[in-house]
Amino acid sequence: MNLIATDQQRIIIGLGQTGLSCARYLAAKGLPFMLLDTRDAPPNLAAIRSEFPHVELHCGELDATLLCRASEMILSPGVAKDQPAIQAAVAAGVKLSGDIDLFCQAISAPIVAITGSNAKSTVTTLVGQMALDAGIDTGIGGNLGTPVLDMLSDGEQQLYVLELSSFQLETVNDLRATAATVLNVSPDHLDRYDQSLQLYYQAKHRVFKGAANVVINRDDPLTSPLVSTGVKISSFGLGRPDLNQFGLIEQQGQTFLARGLTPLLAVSELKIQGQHNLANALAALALGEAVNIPLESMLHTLKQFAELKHRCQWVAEKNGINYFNDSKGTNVGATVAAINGLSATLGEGHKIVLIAGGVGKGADFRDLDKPLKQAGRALICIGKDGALIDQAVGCLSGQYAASMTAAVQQAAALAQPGDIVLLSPACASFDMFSGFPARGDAFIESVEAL
Ligand code: UMA
Ligand code: ADP
Repeated sequence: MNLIATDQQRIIIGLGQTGLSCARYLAAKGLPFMLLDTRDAPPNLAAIRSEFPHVELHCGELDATLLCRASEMILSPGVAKDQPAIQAAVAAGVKLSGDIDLFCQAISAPIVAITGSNAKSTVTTLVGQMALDAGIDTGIGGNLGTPVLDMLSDGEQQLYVLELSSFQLETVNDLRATAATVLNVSPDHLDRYDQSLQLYYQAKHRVFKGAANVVINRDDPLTSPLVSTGVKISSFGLGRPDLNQFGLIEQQGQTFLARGLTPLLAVSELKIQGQHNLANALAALALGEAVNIPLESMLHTLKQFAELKHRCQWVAEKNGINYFNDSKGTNVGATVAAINGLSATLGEGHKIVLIAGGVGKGADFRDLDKPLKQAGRALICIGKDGALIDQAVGCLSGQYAASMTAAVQQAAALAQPGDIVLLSPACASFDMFSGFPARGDAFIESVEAL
């Protein structure tokens, strides 16, 4: 085995959106690279071959000898770094990085870096919108959908707001965000982290590497960085805030978003609903403040901002039953937040019929029992791991449905006027759908067809 890495060769691992963006970026800079994908026939292979005809391309099982020919491995988020061939190359001195590092090296504009188990997309979109509304040229991307390097094709912006997944953060060496946050931590992706919440947590906390300002969630101690010397810390939470913190205060029978003792905006003026979204609004204010977005402008944006599609999205009312699409509820923490958030809006005696299931990613579903005991009318189980949810939820006996249409029909038959039917699967969707948007769209179509 040749363990001596050549000096300048980079190897891009993964031919998905991220790998492609890295290849285009390096090619535009005239830098040499190889391409590799662990699948025998990755999607878009023909298109990639024709775009990069002279680039060495390998498909199939990872080979340490091949990896050791590179000086740097640029790893896609879908590929776990703990595989033996990658670890052997690291041990042999090959640098491990990812698209986020390449991006950070390329820009000098400030970055707002947002991670967390839930609410990343909502808070990233909201902070991005606040910046745009304040007249700041802003790039908004990352795990949200646009690979970060693709944002450079229009030239450097004044600010970047990045949604970062734990997968992307695994390879981050030097982020140096102007403002960084872990919004919340609850178990997710434990199949990737060997069932270890600690490993998942450690990946998330890489978002703080070199950060100038850190925003923590006072209601979730796992969001505080362990080492914070020299870093400016601000915070959000649903309790009463101290000076310079963001939180909620009660005044004259109304609840206000507040900074210290100063009420900023009545909660009744927001379009987004539910306690979890108040936390999201406060997080966005704290992050926006850290990159100097004017407060008045941020409050204006907050009043206009509506829930993103597939996140506790109201779909329709049929026969007095309200239908909500929370297809993006892909882990237990998200589904608990959706049940609690929506049950607070129910009238006396009304309940939630939950549709859940899919690819469980090794999760423990027992935390669904408590909110369902309080607010659940019925549980409809779908997908590969629907039965695991049924077994974990003792308070309700789950019914099984083979398709989304059947699930919605069964839910409609079990719900009573005044109830809510909620699709919040606590699982990924890939057993039945191409992704959470297709799953949410199937739910919407099935509701419309009732
Ligand atoms: N794959 C292989 N072998 C490879 C490369 C990929 O089997 O060599 C598989 C992966 O296991 C995965 C799929 O191919 O199932 C896609 O992996 P990828 O790394 O090529 O993914 P990209 O197309 O580059 O998309 C990634 C993010 N996907 C993942 O992290 C799995 C996208 O987040 C993100 O929008 C995009 O980069 C741009 O930054 C999606 C996602 O599901 C929405 N993220 C997870 C989540 O939000 O829970 C983390
Ligand atoms: P992410 O990008 O982290 O998946 P999203 O903003 O897309 O986050 O929201 C995903 C789901 O997480 C929502 O559909 C909702 O069920 C739940 N959620 C939203 N905000 C919060 C929060 N502050 N705490 C817990 N769960 C939340």
